[in-house]
Amino acid sequence: MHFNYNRNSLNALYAYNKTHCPFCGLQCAISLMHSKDGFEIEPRDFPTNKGQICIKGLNAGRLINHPERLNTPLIRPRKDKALRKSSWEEALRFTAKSLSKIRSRWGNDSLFVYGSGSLSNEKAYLLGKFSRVVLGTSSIDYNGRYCMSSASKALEMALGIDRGLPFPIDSIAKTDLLLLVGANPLETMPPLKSHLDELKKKGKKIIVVDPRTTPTAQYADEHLQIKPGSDYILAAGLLWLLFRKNKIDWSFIENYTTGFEEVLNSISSFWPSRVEALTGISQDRLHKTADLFETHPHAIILTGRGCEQQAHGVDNVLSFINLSLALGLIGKPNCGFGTLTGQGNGQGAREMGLKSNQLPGCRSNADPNDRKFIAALWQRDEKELPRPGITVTEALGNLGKQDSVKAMIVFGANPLISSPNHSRLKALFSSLEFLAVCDPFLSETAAVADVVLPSALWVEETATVTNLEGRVLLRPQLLSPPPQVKTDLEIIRLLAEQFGFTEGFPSDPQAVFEEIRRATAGAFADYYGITYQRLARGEELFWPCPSLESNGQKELFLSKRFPTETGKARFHPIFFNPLAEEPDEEYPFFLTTGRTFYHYQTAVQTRRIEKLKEKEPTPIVEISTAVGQRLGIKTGQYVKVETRRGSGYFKAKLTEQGRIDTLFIPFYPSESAAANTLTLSAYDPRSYMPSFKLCAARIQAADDLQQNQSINGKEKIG
Ligand SMILES: Nc1nc2c(c(=O)[nH]1)N[C@H]1C(S)=C(S)[C@@H](COP(=O)(O)OP(=O)(O)OC[C@H]3O[C@@H](n4cnc5c(=O)[nH]c(N)nc54)[C@H](O)[C@@H]3O)O[C@H]1N2
Ligand SMILES: Nc1nc2c(c(=O)[nH]1)N[C@H]1C(S)=C(S)[C@@H](COP(=O)(O)OP(=O)(O)OC[C@H]3O[C@@H](n4cnc5c(=O)[nH]c(N)nc54)[C@H](O)[C@@H]3O)O[C@H]1N2
Ligand code: SF4
Ligand SMILES: [Mo]
Repeated sequence: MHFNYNRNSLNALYAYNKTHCPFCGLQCAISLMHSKDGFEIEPRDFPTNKGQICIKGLNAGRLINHPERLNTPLIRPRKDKALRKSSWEEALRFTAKSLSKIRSRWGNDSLFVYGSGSLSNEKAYLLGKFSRVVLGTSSIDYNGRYCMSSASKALEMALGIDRGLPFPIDSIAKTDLLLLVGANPLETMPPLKSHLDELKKKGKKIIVVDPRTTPTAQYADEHLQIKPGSDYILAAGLLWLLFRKNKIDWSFIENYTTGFEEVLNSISSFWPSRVEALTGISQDRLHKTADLFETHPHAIILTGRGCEQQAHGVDNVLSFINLSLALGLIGKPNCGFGTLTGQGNGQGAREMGLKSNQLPGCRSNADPNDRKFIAALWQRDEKELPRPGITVTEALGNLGKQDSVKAMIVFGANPLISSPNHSRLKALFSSLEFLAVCDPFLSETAAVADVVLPSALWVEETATVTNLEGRVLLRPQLLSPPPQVKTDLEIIRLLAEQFGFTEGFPSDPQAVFEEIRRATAGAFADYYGITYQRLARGEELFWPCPSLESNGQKELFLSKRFPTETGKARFHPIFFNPLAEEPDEEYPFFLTTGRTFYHYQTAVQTRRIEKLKEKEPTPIVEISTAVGQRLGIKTGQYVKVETRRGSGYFKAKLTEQGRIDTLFIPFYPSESAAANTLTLSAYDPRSYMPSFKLCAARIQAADDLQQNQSINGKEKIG
């Protein structure tokens, strides 16, 4: 199916102008319209966005003819030279030669491939296949490591399957009580508010657990202003109380779960006064919250990055899953546990083989049958298929060491800015012998690369993505890419050809999807029953979808059978853990990081959209008014924020109801500062998730903006 139109062909565009937003996991439905100023976007009605749109999606059309779009490959033939324009042939040849040289000196696993939840299913699949078949490397991961990995791990451990929401999004409006833990959807998924509005209109309750008084916390009925890093204790404390009140679902626990005894033992010391001391939530509020669960037996618990991006993020999620299981919420209609997947294809990309331990369909790289199945499909010897390798956290954490990765290929991420402990990383990044970045724009990571390959935008290629509900969507090509720009699939195909692989790497998205269907048939994330034709007809399709007659599973656990060895869900004991870094006399504040309304991720794209940049030109540091007054800091004034890793100057934003011990900074950079200069390298040993949401910091009013060293690595293109 091709919708290959001239970039300025108005009529054709009007005929086929329906797609979805390029950004977050909500995948709001949109129409692309031609206007005298370029392209406009209008929202369409769709189950996730209900005709709404956020300001980022509304302005995404500004990217299409943006003057800063990369329109030719760039290469840096020598490390001491600037990037310069090159032909595709030269850039591809240089890439293949450099990778081959490094591989023969250091071995296959020295080549690290880094993918992204911004990549479509087709791209994620083909990139995973390219890494394993062409490069033969086990070193592959994706930016979801920094995003969803704690939730993924906990879901696999407890429920046997990693689907963010096991129910469709409209279940949210049908429940009685919604507990949002460390999520701020009013800023991060604004159209989700229409679902919350419905819930509120019916008189149902919303509780938000967040150290900050976010717009979502203000909107909620109850706000538990938790001490950062203590979510697992709160969940354990609530379970302790509900157990004492005998309000747990014994029949569900006995019939459908294992391990509850161990949980009871592990949480026996989480009595209310201790939980109050550890979480900052008063005993009164704890009782009140437990009462709400008692009086509202239909409840949904959703986690976001706030509790997941911690050095004990897996425990945080497991502890809330324990609570959900003990209350018998999982498997009951309009009830349950879920996590809000953040990126546009955060769900799909993690199923297509971008994790080093997973093959397409969430098949295991260590399982002999899965290995045989995929090796046969890829026409390889099973022995040649790489085994599980390292995560991005380890790959970047080990840079500079003897056995570290030596080359990196990045598709759809900006790791120099999105990884923790930036100053350390920046110093070590130059130890990479070769770095290639494929991106529509010159991100900070691209700016320090040896090769930059310009890739197409979402409206310039056909693709499928899987949204936060596990719903698969078709985003048709509406425009042709600019002349010297190629799609990621074309780039992967051309790179494969450089290594002599002339077959097995089609650049036609539908051909890749057909292979995905076969690769995932019979697996957990089964896409076999999904076709481009069905999606183009507007059929509602969710994975797993094992046959052409099936519409897939909108609800995963209604049968109360779980894809674990015993068929039962698994409780996990929860123990007290010290924090990754405690505030102390020298660094007395908790620093947490995350997102604001106007910018997406490291804002490579949204910083280039004038309307968004005007609204929020530079990252702020949120400080409680009480602290601001004490330190003589006013809103709008620059403040020096410092941790043991580094410092930066951010504009102060004082908030009335902030916790006095907590600061917040969004993680997109300015010319002079970035949140990840401050964050620390500690990570969860089970998920390899860095502690993005917690470290210790101090602040000081700055009279003038003293320029910190440039973090951007910006340089002129020769
Ligand atoms: N505007 C905008 N929207 C986006 C994105 C974006 O960059 N910008 N990115 C998308 C992506 S990839 C993602 S992953 C999602 C993320 O969406 P969210 O998870 O909603 O966003 P965050 O701001 O990362 O974190 C949510 C909240 O966690 C709180 N928090 C910090 N520490 C703790 C803690 O210890 N416990 C608890 N309970 N809460 C804590 C923060 O105060 C913050 O308000 O957003 C998606 N949507
Ligand atoms: N301190 C701190 N750090 C964080 C977080 C935090 O809350 N605090 N959040 C973490 C989270 S949740 C996430 S998801 C990560 C995100 O971290 P990254 O993925 O590293 O950052 P992005 O800004 O999303 O980078 C995406 C890049 O891909 C490009 N791109 C977009 N679509 C495509 C495509 O289809 N093909 C290609 N080739 N390129 C494309 C964009 O132009 C952009 O340059 O950051 C993590 N880092
Ligand atoms: S909420 Fe997410 S998907 Fe919807 S318009 Fe905004 S960024 Fe795009
Ligand atoms: Mo994310």
